[in-house]
Amino acid sequence: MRQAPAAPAVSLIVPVRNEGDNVRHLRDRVGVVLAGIPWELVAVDDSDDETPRCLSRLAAEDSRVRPLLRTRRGSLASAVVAGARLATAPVAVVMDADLQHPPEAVPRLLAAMASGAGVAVATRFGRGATARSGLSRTRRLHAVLARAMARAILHEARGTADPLSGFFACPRSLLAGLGDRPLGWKVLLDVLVAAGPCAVADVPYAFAPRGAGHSKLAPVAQWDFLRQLCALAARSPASRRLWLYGAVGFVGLGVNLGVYRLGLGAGWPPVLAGLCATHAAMAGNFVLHARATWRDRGRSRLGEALRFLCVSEMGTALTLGAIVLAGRAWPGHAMLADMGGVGVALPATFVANDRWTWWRPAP
Ligand SMILES: Nc1nc2c(ncn2[C@@H]2O[C@H](COP(=O)(O)OP(=O)(O)O)[C@@H](O)[C@H]2O)c(=O)[nH]1
Ligand SMILES: [Mg+2]
Repeated sequence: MRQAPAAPAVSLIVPVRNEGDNVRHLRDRVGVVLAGIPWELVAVDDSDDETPRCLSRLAAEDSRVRPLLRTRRGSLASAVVAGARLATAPVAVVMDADLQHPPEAVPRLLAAMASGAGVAVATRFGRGATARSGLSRTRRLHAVLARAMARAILHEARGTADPLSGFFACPRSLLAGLGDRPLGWKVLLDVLVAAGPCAVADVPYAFAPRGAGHSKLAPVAQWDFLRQLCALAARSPASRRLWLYGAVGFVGLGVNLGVYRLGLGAGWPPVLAGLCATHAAMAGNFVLHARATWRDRGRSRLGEALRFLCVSEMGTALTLGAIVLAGRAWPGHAMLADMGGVGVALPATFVANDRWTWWRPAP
């Protein structure tokens, strides 16, 4: 009696658009590097050339290749999610069909997952990696800028050297669960936000030149990318916090200036007006931070208020200290000194409020 094939331990999810026989070469190389591990290759196809026929032929020869030929073309990210829903293994590896992602790196991704990573990212940047042969100079510049932007806006993008990689491993259920939201071009960003706080492992590799065919990256993808970053930052508590902190600080500045002017107008001495303005802004900031910035962490209001007061006074002391020091080093540049002081105090107070005022240990 013929034995049933073992259930796959890993599902390779491969989005395909007009890749001709690239998937066949991919299957051949995967067969070699994953010898001994039961795997399946789910190819989600949105092609408008002869690629679906190539895929059907390949699937007829090798039952581990499972094509999903979509009649209505969707986005690249929706292809990945559709593939994850069709796949069956507990771990998914997402990779391109064009051979830019060498299958030889897959065992290292799987090893990282087996040793406890929540997401394992194959990285084109960082120690031991290279993107030189696979990216033109313009594409490399784009990639570096986009990576810097992603890291600036999105907290979760800072956990890996290559948050825009299209080559990564994660639990299949995580990918399959992404489908109910609008997705951007860079599905790894969605995965990192959905995974929440978890260990992210980097696996460096050499990004290869394309096999046959050409890139489908359209200029409109850049705009989609920016929209995706903003939408994810709004959804991610950690990223949202930093932006809200800045926004509340801005409102506080307005309150400070308004009360100061009112005080001076009422004939108060400037020191008294300044003192009232600072504390009115502090009180306003506390209410806004408690209701917005750290809303998810709120517990005892009095304790939070006292700690917030301490941190704010520390911020004021830091600002004044920086003003005095900068005043001595560069006399005559008072505005610059003040800006330097605020530049030091803002990140310091954010960290202190996050780690102390509204600190809550992980459950
Ligand atoms: N299913 C599907 N796959 C796509 C689509 N656009 C691109 N792909 C595939 O996604 C992978 C990455 O696309 P590619 O054009 O190589 O982008 P690049 O590597 O950024 O230049 C390749 O395997 C493409 O065949 C699409 O609209 N639908
Ligand atoms: Mg490519």
